Parts: sequence; structure tokens; C-alpha cells
Amino acid sequence: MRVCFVLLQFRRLIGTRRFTTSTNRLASSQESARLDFRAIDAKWQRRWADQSPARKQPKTSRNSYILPMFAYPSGSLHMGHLRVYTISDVIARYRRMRGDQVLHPTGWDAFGLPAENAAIERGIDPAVWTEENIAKMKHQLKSMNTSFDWDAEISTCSPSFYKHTQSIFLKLFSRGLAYQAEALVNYDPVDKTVLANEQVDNNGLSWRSGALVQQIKLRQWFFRITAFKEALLRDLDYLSEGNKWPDRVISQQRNWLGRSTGARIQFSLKDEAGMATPVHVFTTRPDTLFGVKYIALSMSHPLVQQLAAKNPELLRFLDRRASFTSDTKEGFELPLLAVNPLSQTLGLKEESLPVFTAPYVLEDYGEGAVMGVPAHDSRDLGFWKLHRPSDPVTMVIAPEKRDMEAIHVLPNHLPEAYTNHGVLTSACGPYAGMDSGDARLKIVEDLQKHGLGGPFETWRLRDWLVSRQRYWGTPIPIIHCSTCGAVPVPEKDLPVVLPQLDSSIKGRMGNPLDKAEDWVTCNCPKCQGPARRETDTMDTFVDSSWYFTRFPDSQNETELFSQDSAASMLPVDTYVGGVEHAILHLLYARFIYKFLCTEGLVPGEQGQQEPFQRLVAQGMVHGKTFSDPDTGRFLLPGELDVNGENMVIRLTGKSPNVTFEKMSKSKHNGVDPSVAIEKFGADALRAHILFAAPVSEVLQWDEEKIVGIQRWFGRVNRLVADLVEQGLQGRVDLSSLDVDKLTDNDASVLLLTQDTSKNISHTFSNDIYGLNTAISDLIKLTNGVHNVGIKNLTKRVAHQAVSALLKMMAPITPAFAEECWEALTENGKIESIFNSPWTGDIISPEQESALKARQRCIVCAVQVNGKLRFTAKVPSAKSRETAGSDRAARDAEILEAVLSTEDGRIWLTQKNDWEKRKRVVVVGDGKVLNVVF
Ligand code: ANZ
Ligand code: ZN
Repeated sequence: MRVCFVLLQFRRLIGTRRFTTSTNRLASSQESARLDFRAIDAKWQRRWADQSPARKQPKTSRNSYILPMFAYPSGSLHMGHLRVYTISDVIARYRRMRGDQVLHPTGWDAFGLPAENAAIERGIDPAVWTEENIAKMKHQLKSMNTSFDWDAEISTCSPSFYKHTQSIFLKLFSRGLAYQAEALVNYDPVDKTVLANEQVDNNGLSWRSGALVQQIKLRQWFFRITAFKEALLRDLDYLSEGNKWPDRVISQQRNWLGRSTGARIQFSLKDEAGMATPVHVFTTRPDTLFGVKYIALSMSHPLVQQLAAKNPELLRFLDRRASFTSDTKEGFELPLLAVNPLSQTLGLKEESLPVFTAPYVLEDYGEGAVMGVPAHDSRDLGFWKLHRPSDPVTMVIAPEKRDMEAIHVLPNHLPEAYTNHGVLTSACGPYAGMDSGDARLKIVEDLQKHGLGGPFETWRLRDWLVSRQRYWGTPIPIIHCSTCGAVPVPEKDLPVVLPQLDSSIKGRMGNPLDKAEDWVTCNCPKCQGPARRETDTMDTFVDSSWYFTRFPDSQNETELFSQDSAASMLPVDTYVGGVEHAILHLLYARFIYKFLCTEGLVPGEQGQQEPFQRLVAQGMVHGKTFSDPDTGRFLLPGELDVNGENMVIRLTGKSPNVTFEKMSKSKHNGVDPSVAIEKFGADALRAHILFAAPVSEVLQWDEEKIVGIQRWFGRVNRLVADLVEQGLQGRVDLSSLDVDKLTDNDASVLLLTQDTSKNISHTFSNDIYGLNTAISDLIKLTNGVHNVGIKNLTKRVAHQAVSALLKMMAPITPAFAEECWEALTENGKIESIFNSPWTGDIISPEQESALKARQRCIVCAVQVNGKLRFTAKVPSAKSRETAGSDRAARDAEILEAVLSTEDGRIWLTQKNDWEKRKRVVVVGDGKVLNVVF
């Protein structure tokens, strides 16, 4: 009803000649405070639905592939999604307006545990559950005013997609990069099933049965990512050049790869019978060898396993494995004694050191064994304090030469380990007084001479365990034959399709594939003998490690993608996503891309074989959280009352504590994007998301601030309505504009528009992290034009400024910009704002510099002996670097300018004698000059 009323009013205002688009939802200038955002969204979503942005693209030489990380189809978007998709949509829409051929696709990371859990618990087919969720979320994505190329949509659980996941597996297999090996898995002895890490709680108990989870060895499939470790590390340099990727992500990748250079040192471990076994440790600090107090072995070290066979107490300790945290100081002393290799190299008296097994020693890092140096390593110190509180530790490194005296201290008297480098103390025999760096080399060299050690490099990176004993994932395309071993499924037989879950499988534990007898039984492709299918499926990270290569040609039935499409669109230009994926997903994607490069399937030069040329890592969205100041308990919205400006706790009347924290159910601080879209409209949300925090930082979600954005929209709307009221102009052309004839108002608005346009273009193309300031620039422009007033501007200048503003807003607030644009378009020639060229420069560089020069002047009224004689242009105070700082200099500047004009010469030097002036007064910083002769 209200809309109709507004329209009537609107038509009356502007006459019926132009305004016949009866669906226009813009309110008139008086009504702008209450724009019907939802109606505007709905109208444009309907129009856009008819025209997939991809199909409408003009062919240009510039291809832009803009990709947000795809979503897990949980059933509803969360605020993090809203943030990612807003950012990528702004970039994509801008690039399209700029004339690029843009690919902006998305899809669904659709395999994984929640669907399978729904199947087990509620008997729902995971495929159906997933499909329904996808439909819901796709609808939500559209309601955000996004512009995705839905033609290219993919879903990792569809056989047409996972056929290629399988073919990549086979390519890796044929190169020896996919292999089977024994590995520890979490095993639930009650449900008799393997559990994912997420299914084991902090106490090491199964999420479902509550049983103590065991770790058992199983044959598992691995991808040999370590074969690419050097390239994965080296090419981080390429990504950090020119800030292609954020530094933070690069350093996380570097840490994960974790190349560490040090030494491998051999200790001799003697058992109770005096039998010696050599054991190697990896250390980065051979210079601390004189400070070694004990040796610690990992719990799966072969020596420990051997001892456990006849030591029930040790076995019990090892069984508690799953319950140890990574920073535990626990340990178990073994019936062994260690001898420091120094005693051999230096012929010193043999000193026996205790040997432990300790959970803090990682089984698959270095040698799975460490030399414990409590004085110089904090974890070792913590361990020693617990196990040998009365055995002093030896300081073998001192910060400076003058503290070289060796010190022996009780561990509890040492507040922290000295972990820096320095000088070796007098405890270090022949090496005393040497610098840490030199001593390191020398000690390793001496050990090497005796065959007791040598330089060693180790990496943190492990091969990628891709096997999952689950149903809802890509089946591993391998057939096990008792004669031929593991045989790849022939390419022509791909995809290996998941069997339908029948009702007998639903609700059961374990991997349903194990029980799908019809599916498992098959013939060996090599010898045709009876064989069994592999029942493991792949980690869902495998799906997401290559999905982005599929979008450019996602409907290709036969190949992964055609060579043409790969060559023209890959790699991805800009990848947008949450920092929480900064390590694993990106590392796996980089690995698979490098592999596909070596296979010649995707483009990339040596040293630059990277899938994502630019990475935009956005921060998290935190929710406003209320808690009770007395108890710390998180409060439900219903427990709060609004008391005037303030919130109070209903029960106690006290003010709650307000913080911003990661959204979660337990903190009652979640925000449902759909509800927010309903409430504020998608465009206001989009603008708010971008405005409220820089892209890389945490966004503190506070809806109270959205009003500000809505007010801004209202002001823009008023400008448009005022313009319409003035009577529209067709296409405006400012090229013939004579800058000197412009009014001051025109000049200032044109310059402001030009400046804003430059800033915005720069942000959209090169500085996405500055989107928040882009919005404030747009608000400033709106206010600038608003303060001058449309009616105080020349028509074409006003039109140019407002249309430029709308175009710059369009990528951010697409429906609102379209709506305003439509109002400005001559009847019958409605053309989407996204089909009009990007603003770029509003005026030519010459016009701009002329305007700037003009702006730098003010008009000075010159009075001679009390009478106004003439006016002269003088520099404005603002244009000077010394603005306001030096009065005398400012006066001199004005005088000089006045004297240099024609009128100035006549009135001050010809009609009067300048040398005979009595008084010269500058008034109003140059607005008036008084000269008395
Ligand atoms: C003795 C020592 C003395 C160490 C000292 C450090 C400081 P990065 O730099 O991460 O490579 N280490 C070796 N293998 C380990 C394992 N399997 N599990 C847990 N810790 C292990 O760390 C190398 C250091 O980590 C090594 O150097 C070793 O402790 C420990 F003042 O050796 B160091
Ligand atoms: Zn066979």
C-alpha cells in the first residue's frame, strides 16, 4: 500500500512522461527514510535470474577468475559465509563492469561426516539430506544479491564430479604418489569402528559410545605430498612477492612445512644386562650437548615397543596414549641408561643418563627421540622439574663471555630455560668460550669423525593420510586381488559409484561400504579373478584440493577439463576465504596443482606453479555476547531487558558484560543471516559487513550500526529523487566542459567525484583489504553532493556525480544501485547498471588539473583608501603547505599575488605609489585586502 502511495506522489512530482516503470520502489525525497529494501531485493533478484552474468559477458582479452571458498552444505549459511561471498561478489561485479570476462562460480563441498551422521541417527539417505541442504543454501546465496555463474555449479558428491577425483587419485597412483602404509587410527572398541579426530573428545572418549578410544595400526592410503616439499616451500617466495598472499598465511604454510636444519646424534643406550643399542636423536642445538641430562623416546619408538612386550606397567602407560594432551609433562622411566657420545669423542668418563618414554616426543618427527637439555629448552625443563626436581641442571650456554662460569642449578630455581644463543660455558671442555654457532659446527664435525653424528635436515610435513573408513566420501578406485595386489580401476570404468544405502545399512555402525557385499565383490581388472573393492573413501580435503580447476569447464563429460578452458582461466586470480583454511586446504590445493602442472594439465611456469595468484583471507565474524558479571554465565536474549539506552539482566537488574566472541550455540551469540537479510535487506548487510571492519580483521557483529548504512541509502535516494525532480538528462558528456565557466559548487563536486572514483577503482582492483575505507569514501561523496544540493549544481554535473556514485556503489549494493539507476534512465531505455562501463575518470586529466588549480585560489576584494576597487585571485590558504602556520608569510603571499595582477599594478603602483603606502591589512585570510596610502 505504502509503495503505491509513494509512487503516485512520485509521478505527480516528476510528471508521467518519464516515470512509467511502475515497479520502481524508490521513495520520494520526503519518504526516503523508509525505503522498502526487501521489495527492491526481490525485484532485482527476479530480473537477474533471467540473465546469467556469465552468458552476457562481452569477450575481452582480460579473463578474471574470482573464487570464494565453497561451502559445506550444512543447511544454512552462517555469517562467515555472508562475509566471504560479499567480498568475492564485490570483486566479481566490479571486474565485469570493468569489461573483464569474469568467472565467479561456486559449488558444494558436499561429502563429509554430518551427512553420514544424519544417516546413522535418523536413517536419512546422505544424498537426499545433502541435496535438500544445497537447495536451501543456494536460495540463501541468491537472497544475498550475489552474482554467481550458476551454470558452472558443482557438487563434490555427484558422480560426474567424483569421477575426476578418482581419476586424479589414479594419476597419483601411477606415479607412485598414492601408496598404502600402516598408520595409527582412532578405534572405538565398543562400536568397532574407526573414528575421525573430531569424534574423539578431549578426554579421549568416543563421541557416541563413550568408550576409551584406542589407537590401532591399519593399512591406509597416503598421498606423497612430501615429494613436493621443496617446491611448496620455494614457491612461497613467489606468493609473498608483491603481497599476493597475506604474510600471515605464508608464514603458517612455512611453519607447517617446517624445514629444520640441525644434526643427528647417536647415543648409546644400555639395558640392565649391559647390552648397548645405538639410538639417534635429532637436535637443532648440538651446541648444548654438554647439558644433556636425559634421553626421551616417543611412545612408539621400536625400543619402547620392545620393552613393553615384557613390562606390563609400561604397557599400561602406553595404553593411555589417547588421553595425553600435546603439552603433557608425563613420562615413564625405562630400565635403560644412556651414554653421551662426548665421552667417546673426548675420552671423558662415562656418565649414565636416565631414559624415558614421553608423550611430548613425537613419533614421526626427526628420529622420534630427543636429547633432554633442561637448562636450555623449556619443555625439557618442565619435564625435568616433574621427574628429577633434586637433580641440578647445567647451564652450558651463557649470554656473554663474562658469565662463562658454568652454573649448576636446581631445576626449580630456574624460572625459565635460556633458549637463546650465546657463548659456551666452562662446562663444555675444549669448546668453552666458543660462540654457539661455531661450536655447533665444530661439535658435529668432531662427532662425524667418530661416526657418531652428522648434519641433518628434517621436515615437519608428513605424507597426507587420505583414507577414511566412512561411507560418505569419494570411493578410492582400487581393487584388491589376492594375486595381483592393489589394482587401479581402469579409467573407462570410472566413476566407481557409491552403492545406494539400503535400509539394513542405515542406523548401523562402522563403514557401511564394508557391509555392501554386492558392491565390494568384483573381478580383478588384470587377471579377472575374484577380487574386492577398496572400502576406504577419500578425505574430503581431496575433493577441495582440485575443485577449482573444474569450474572453467564444469560440464565436460569426458575430461577433467578441456585444455583450452584450463589455459584460458587457470590459475584462479583471486581466492577469497576464511583464515581458518590457511594451512591444510591451501597446502593440499597447492600440492595437487603442482602435480597437475607436472602432468602438463594446468598452466604454470617453474617457480610459479600456484593455483591462487592472489589470496584474500578474511577475518572471522564475532557475535555480541552477554554474560552475567557475577557468575560469568552466558545469557540468552530473553534474559535481557532494554532499559532506556542500556541493557539490564531481567533477574538482577544489573548490567551484563558485553564482549564479542566466536559465534556458538553455547554463547547464545549466533546471528542467522536469513533473519538479518529479512530485517535489513541484503544490500544494507553487504555494505555493513564491509564497512564495519577491515577485511582481514575480526568483524564484531553489531546490528545497531546498520542504521547508519540505511541512513546513507536514504541520502543517496534523496539525491536521485532530487535529480529526477530537476528533469533527467540523456547521456551526459563532460568532455566539452569548460572548467573556467563552472560555478564553485560544480567545481568542488566534480573534483570530489573524481577523487572518489580514483580511490574506489584502486581499492577494487588492488586493495581489497581496504574495502571499509571505500565505503567511507562513498559516504563522503554522498554527503559532499548532498551538502551542496542538487539544485545548486549544473544539471549535467549533478547527473554525472550521482551516476558515478551509483556505479561505484553497484558492486557493493547491487539491487539498490540498479533501482536508483533505473530511475535515472530515460523511459524505455532501461539498461542494467552492470552493463554500463565502469566510471574510471569522470573528467580528463587536463580538466582535473585546471579544476585543482582553480580550487587553490580564492577571490580577494581589494580596497584602496576604503573603497572597493577590484578583485583578484589569490592562492587559498588550504593550498599551502604552511597553511595557518605563519601569518607574515601568508600576508606576503597574498600581496604578491595581488600585485602581480593587471588591476593590482594599475591601482597599487600606477594610480598610487606603492612605496608610499601607510597601512596594509589582510582580512579573513585573504578575502579582503585593505591598502591605505
Ligand atoms: C636438544 C635441544 C636443546 C633442543 C635445546 C632444543 C633446544 P624444531 O626447531 O621444531 O625442528 N625434537 C627433536 N625431535 C623431536 C620429536 N620427535 N618430538 C619432539 N621434539 C623433538 O625443533 C627441534 C628440536 O625439537 C630439537 O632440538 C629437539 O630438542 C626437539 F636447548 O634438541 B632440541
Ligand atoms: Zn588379479
